[in-house]
Amino acid sequence: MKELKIAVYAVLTFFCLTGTILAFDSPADWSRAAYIRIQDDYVGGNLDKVDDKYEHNGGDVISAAGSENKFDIDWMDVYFLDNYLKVNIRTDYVSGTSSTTYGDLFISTDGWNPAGNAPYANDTMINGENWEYAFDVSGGLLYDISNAQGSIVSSDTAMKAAGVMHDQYRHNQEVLINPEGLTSIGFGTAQKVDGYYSMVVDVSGIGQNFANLFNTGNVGFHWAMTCGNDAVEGHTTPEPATMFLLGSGLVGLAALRKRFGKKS
Ligand SMILES: [Ca+2]
Ligand SMILES: [Ca+2]
Ligand SMILES: [Ca+2]
Ligand SMILES: [Ca+2]
Repeated sequence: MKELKIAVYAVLTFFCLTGTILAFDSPADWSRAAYIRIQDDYVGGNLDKVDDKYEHNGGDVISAAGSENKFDIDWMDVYFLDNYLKVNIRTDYVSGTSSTTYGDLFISTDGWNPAGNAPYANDTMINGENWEYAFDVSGGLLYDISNAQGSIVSSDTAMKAAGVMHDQYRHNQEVLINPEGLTSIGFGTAQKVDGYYSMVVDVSGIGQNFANLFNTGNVGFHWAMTCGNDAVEGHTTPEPATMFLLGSGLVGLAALRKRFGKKS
């Protein structure tokens, strides 16, 4: 009996190990990937208007004077290849700064519509885009949150949980996902690599033509550290070939209108 148990454990361990390896065989070479850079043109609310001395770079970063770089996000590089999504956040931020940690990645697969106009200074977690998916960076798992918007954790909740009592952070930002009761749909990794916080996620579980969504500009992203002292949001943009086709379609339509418009 003991031997049988050991054999069962050995088989289970083997499948767990190989299963994990097979499930997350991300590309080693990203040079063929579709790629877009999203500059951090997003400010987001709510800024702490009690004490404006903590707001820098036009309100984009909240920090003590001279330490903007501890939180500033410069841009987001997004790659897509063979069902894998890679999101590189260009930032000097490191987990552990002032009782904060790396936040989770929020993904929209039906476009990106933030509240208001650039730099979206009034966009919070309760207005603007709804996120259909979230990648939990600490658990390395992707979740469908289309019907679980209540699982989104705000910067306020995250800061209170970390025991931060002061108000010098960006309020009302979506920063984490609470995976309790959710079933994951994919694996991923997250780590700081040089000047980037790099997340790689298997998005095959999303079950849509992600390449098409990516290339037609329909994928939106949101990321921030748990205080939201800087946050970045943006979306993929149509690739030149798509733009060209759209463009020639519009020119064709205009020509038809001109031709048939004269008769009426
Ligand atoms: Ca920034
Ligand atoms: Ca959405
Ligand atoms: Ca929002
Ligand atoms: Ca920002």
